[in-house]
Amino acid sequence: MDWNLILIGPPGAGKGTQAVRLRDELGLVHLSTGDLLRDHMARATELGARVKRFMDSGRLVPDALVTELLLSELPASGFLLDGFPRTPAQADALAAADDVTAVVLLDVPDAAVIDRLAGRGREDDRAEIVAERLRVYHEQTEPLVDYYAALGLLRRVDGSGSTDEVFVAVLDALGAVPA
Ligand code: B4P
Repeated sequence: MDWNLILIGPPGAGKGTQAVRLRDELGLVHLSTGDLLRDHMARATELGARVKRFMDSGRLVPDALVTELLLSELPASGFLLDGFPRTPAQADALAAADDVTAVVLLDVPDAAVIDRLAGRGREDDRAEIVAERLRVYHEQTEPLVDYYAALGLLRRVDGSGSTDEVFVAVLDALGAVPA
């Protein structure tokens, strides 16, 4: 089966961690908007500096900028999106561009996210920024859970176990048999 998958979940839910394993298991093109934006940030350009101001403060980068970045890289099929969409406007833009076969929600309580990110050490992982990222997630991204459930695409997975346990649960939720 040719999958067009989306991984959603709070910051630190393990989207990037699981995406790499799913990419290898299912042979998909993995696109992470977080990684694409960090690539821009690493360049000394005006756009990079603008992106950094949003990310370092825990806010989302504006929809138009992220959407253009993502859609310019999107293959016709066989993709795995990690960190996109993060708002209903981004989901609408994606729906206009391509079909999605399933959306996996990695469900992790806020307290577990705070513990995980405390150990990672990225600039946007400082406690006060993580609190802001969680607030933004609940306000702007969580509405996508109902959005995709209404389309019959949502697969909810408990993301609080070990990375191996979560990986098996994701494959199970997709009905994909491990290689
Ligand atoms: P992302 O790069 O997407 O970062 P994330 O949500 O923190 O990470 P993820 O869920 O992938 O966690 P990971 O596997 O790394 O976004 C960063 C920022 O970019 C956003 O705040 C926003 O500003 C901007 N952005 C990105 N996309 C955007 C969009 N579409 N629109 C607007 N702005 C956008 O795991 C985290 C840690 O947990 C790691 O240390 C990992 O080792 C650990 N871990 C993972 N799974 C674990 C498990 N099962 N058990 C224990 N630890 C685990």
